[in-house]
Amino acid sequence: MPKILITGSAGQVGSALLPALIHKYGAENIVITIHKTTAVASPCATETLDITNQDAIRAILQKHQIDTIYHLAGMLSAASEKNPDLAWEVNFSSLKNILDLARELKIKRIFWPSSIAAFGPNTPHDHTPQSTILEPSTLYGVAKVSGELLCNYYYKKFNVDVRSVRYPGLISHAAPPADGTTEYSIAMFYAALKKEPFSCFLRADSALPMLYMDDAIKGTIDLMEADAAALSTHMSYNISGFSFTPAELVTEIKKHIPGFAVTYAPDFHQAIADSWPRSIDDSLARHDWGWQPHFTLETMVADMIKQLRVKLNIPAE
Ligand code: VAH
Repeated sequence: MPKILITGSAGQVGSALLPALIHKYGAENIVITIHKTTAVASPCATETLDITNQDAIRAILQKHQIDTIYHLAGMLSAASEKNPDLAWEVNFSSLKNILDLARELKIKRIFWPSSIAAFGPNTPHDHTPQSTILEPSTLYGVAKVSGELLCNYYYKKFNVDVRSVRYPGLISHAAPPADGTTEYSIAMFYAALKKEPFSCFLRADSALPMLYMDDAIKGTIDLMEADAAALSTHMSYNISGFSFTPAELVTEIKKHIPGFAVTYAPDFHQAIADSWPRSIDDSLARHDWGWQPHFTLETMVADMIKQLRVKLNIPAE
């Protein structure tokens, strides 16, 4: 049985990955780290951690005899643009800390999330290929491309088994929307259910690749369990579920909540979104390790509303 460390366990991916890993491996085999400002009640051993402190990470890895790491601690695109120096430390330097410790302590396997933010304005925007131009125009994207290159180097030079996917916009009911760009989509559901008017910070026609968190978590665990020989890249795999525009999401939400009212007021997020793909070619992930999303825009909206009605205690009328 693996002994797993999850950094950033209270974040958008961590909040959904943790219950899935507990179900699969048992809470006794999982250790979570949280930032000092976070409060969680978990059945897993919990450690407070400054992810930029390599000695503190080493102590946790040795104390719990960790052999598998899901390194999820990080800042999203908008937060990173607001504080690029901190974002570099949290998003890139912490990854190098983890990879150096994986080499030192012979950690068996590491997962690290890249993002479609690794692509930039001169990357083909439609059906973006696995191997293409990686010239992002955000600090967040620069840290993701740098991280991918570092992962590839540590795999080839030191045989560190680090695996990664380029998450598109992730839609989840497990955690409130964080300070990103695609997170407008999550915030829409909260406003619609609370019957509040919503101002979208993107244009109505800004298509972005998205994925429902249930599919993202299954894909992440599938990649970590894949036969190493089947993996043809140690940069990061393109994955995606579907693409939609804010207007298309509103139309789908209004099938469930007809009175939902949205206005559009593009701000600095628009330039970030415009630099990203409109859709993704994830055929290599499908070929190498059987990536296969199941949710569609329609089934995602239905499940998000169903789950959030329970979470927010807002019964159907
Ligand atoms: C963000 N949701 O908007 C994240 C993600 C591809 C977008 O990385 O910052």
